[in-house]
Parts: sequence; structure tokens; C-alpha cells
Amino acid sequence: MAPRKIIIDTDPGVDDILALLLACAALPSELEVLLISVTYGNIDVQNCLRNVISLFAHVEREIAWRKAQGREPGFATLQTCRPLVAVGPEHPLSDDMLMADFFHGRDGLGDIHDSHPHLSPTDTWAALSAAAAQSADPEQTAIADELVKPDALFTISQNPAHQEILRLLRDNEPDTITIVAIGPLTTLALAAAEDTEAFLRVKEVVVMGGTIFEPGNVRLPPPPPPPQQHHPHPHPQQAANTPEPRFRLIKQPPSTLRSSLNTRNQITPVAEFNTFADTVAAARLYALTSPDPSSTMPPHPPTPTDNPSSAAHPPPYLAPYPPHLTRQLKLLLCPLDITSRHVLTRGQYRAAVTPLLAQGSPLAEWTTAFLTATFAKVELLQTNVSGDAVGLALHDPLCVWYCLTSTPTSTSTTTPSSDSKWTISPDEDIRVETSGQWTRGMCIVDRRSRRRREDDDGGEVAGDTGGWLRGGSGNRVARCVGTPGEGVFGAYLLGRIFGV
Ligand SMILES: [Ca+2]
Repeated sequence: MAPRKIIIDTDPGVDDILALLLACAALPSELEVLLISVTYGNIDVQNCLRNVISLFAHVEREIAWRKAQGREPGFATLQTCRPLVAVGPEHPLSDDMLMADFFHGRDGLGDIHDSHPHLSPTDTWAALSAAAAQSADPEQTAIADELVKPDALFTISQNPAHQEILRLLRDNEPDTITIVAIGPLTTLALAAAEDTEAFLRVKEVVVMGGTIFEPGNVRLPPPPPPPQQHHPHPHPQQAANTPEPRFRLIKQPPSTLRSSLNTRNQITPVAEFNTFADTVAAARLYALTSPDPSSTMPPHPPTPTDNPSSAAHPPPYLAPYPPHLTRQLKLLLCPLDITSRHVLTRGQYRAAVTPLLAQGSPLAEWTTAFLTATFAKVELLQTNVSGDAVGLALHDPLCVWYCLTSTPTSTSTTTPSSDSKWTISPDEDIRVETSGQWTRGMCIVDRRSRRRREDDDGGEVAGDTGGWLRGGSGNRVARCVGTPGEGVFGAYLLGRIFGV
């Protein structure tokens, strides 16, 4: 069977790295990784990019080590197809929305493009390369080497990630490429806005994001280091100088306004991080699953009243989609409800990797360096679990597992055939809150169990301006509700990545 062609849009990230390793460990008959598009997320895009290059450097060393040991080298799909690596956005679309709901019609929106000094992909690669070359850190030296190597396991793309995605979708037959989205959805929203019809050629978008019935996972970032001097009663003037929170949702030039926007909504108990990080991107993408995308699109910023001609309004990436699209987006959501039930325990990891460490596996050494700290952090955050029982949730890898083991279908349906052991709940009207005071990023579903109204049916109508009960409106998201097994994935992941 032909391999499933995939694009991975990622913000690496510990569980992103495990997801990427799982994809790269596939057989050529299973997956062809066309593109790794790198976005900002919990960390900035530069650091995410560095992590991807570092991954390839370690995989390369691992392959050499396995060959020298007389073992199967693994990572077979990389031997037949070199993935592109492209640079994506540095900040969310929602930046504009947050600005908009404060300014509300005042100017300030027209300057958005100038106030986001974007490095071009070429500049970003050059900056990464220069920083790595000047560092004395061996990890950085490896990255510098990797970037100039003609036989590297990846190819650098000089195109912005969203344009590279569109190019691949145009160059391939419709319904042949699956996009695996395991970071904020900004890149995909940019692609969908730039050429909606080309974007809709995608076979399926598999999204790690959202949470429907489970609590959210947006945590307060670690506190900033303590100040040099102790000020028990800070002067109001000093409050403006308080270090900004880690989620830099607004990257306008420093100001009191930026500070207050960034302080707002640092956490909410009801959102999942990827959705929270760019609610507008998520809402715009989900809207493409609707028979009527306008019914669930987020509002766009108001036109500035004092200078209406200062810029295109709304900016192209926040504009409505063209009317009369030829098809609806096939989007499979893997929310926290399903992903958090799949874990890798410290005990499992230790048992599988300790012998490899002793034998000198470069990959085992690398993953242990960051997983040791991650397991310790998980242990700190949880009650009632310790030692080898501590489990790291495999949110992002689960989406790659789906691509590896669900039976690809020849038709354009999102529902895999029944023998694949994946259970999908089709056509759910899941919407994303983009502007709530306490609920930004929450997934909203209608749990009222009221009768939906078909076009000529007289169900509940009055006041249903959101179209929750109307047949032709709302989203049609497929949701993953069952996998081949909650208890088997950790061992499967280790087996595939480490060949054990
Ligand atoms: Ca991620």
C-alpha cells in the first residue's frame, strides 16, 4: 500500500519531539514525511526550529551508532524521503483580536504589520546558523554542522511554512496529504486564508487540540526570578515594569497596554494550550468544516474610525473565506479527553532505555536528558503518583499513531474503516471561544439535547442567532473517542523509536 503522505506542523516541545521521532521511525511503506513546519508555541519559533535540527543531528548519530553495532539502523522513511523543514509564524493571529477588543475602533490596528518585525525564513535560518556557529556548546556546534551538511536528513525550505504547505497541496493530487497539527493552529490558518481552495485539497487535518469534557491544561508558567531588592509595596509606576508573563500573546512594542493585555487571561481552567495560544486560528480552521463557514467565524477587528484607509481591513488573514467553497474541511480533533489517557510511564521508559544508555546509544542519551527533567516536573505537579508510576501524557504522538495505524481510506471520508480500532465521532458542532473573559480558548458544545431544526422544520428558532439548533450551520468536526488501546501506546512508542 502507498504510504500516507504527511505534513507535521509543530512547536517542539517534549511531546512534539516524541511525535516527530515516531514519524521518522516509520517504514517507507507507512509514512512519507513531506514537511515539518515549525511554529511558535510554548517557546519561540527560533528555539522550536533549533530543537528540530537537533533532533535530526541525534537521529543521524543514532543511525551511525546502530550500524556500527550491527543493528538495524531504523528511521527507514528518512532513507527514502528527506523532509523539508520550513519556518512558520512567530505570533498568533489573535494578537490583533485582543488589540481590537481593547481599542474597539480606535486606530492602532493599521500599524500591526509594522509593529511585528518579521524575520524572513532566510534571515531566521541565517540567525540560527550564526548563533550555533558562535556557541561553544557542543549541542550548538552539532546544529551548526547539521545546517551546512549536504547529506543531512532534511532539506531547508526558504519559503514561509504556510506557503510551503500550499505548494505541496497544489503539487499533489487532492486527498493525498494529511496534515498533523500538534502546535497552535496559526500556520494552518494562514494557509487557509491565503488560498482556501488549495488548502481544502488536504485529505485530512489531524489536530491535537481542545478539550471537550475534561479540564484544560493551560498552566501558570514558572514565576520570574526574585528581584534584587525587596519592595513590599510597589509603587504603581513600578507595576508597569513588572516582568511580563510568559505567554506573550501580544508582541506590540512595550507599553502599559501591552503589559495589561499580556497579563490578562494568562491561564484559564477550561482551555487546552494549543487552542488557547491562538483561538482565532483554531476558530477559523474549525469553521472550514461547516457547510456555512460564516456561521462560526470569529468576529474580525473593526475598521479604524479615524483612519479607515490606513490598511486593508480586515487584514487578509482575518478576512472572510470566499463564498461558495467547493468542499468542507475534513478535520479530526484529538482533544485532551483522549490524548491524556495515553501515557508513557517513567518505569516503562527506564526499563526500555537503560540498557541502550549503557551501550552508548546517542538517541537514548539525548531523550533521557530532557525526559528525566520532564518526569520530575510531572511528578511535582501531580498528587498520588510517584516513582516509576509517573506518566507523561502522549498528546502529540497520539496523532502520529493515528496516521500510522488507522486504515487509510480511498474516499474522502474522515472515518477510517471499522477494522482499524480507531473510533471517531463524526460531525460534532465544536466551536472555539475567542473572546471570553474567563473562557478564551474553551471548546463549546451544545449539551442541551434539544431538537435541531432542519430548514423547513419548526424547531426552536427564536434567539438562536448562533445557529446552534439550525441544520445548515455550525461546525462538523470529527472527534477521536477511541484508540487501539490506552495501555499499549507507551510500549509501542518506545518500540518504534528505539527498535526495542
Ligand atoms: Ca506541541
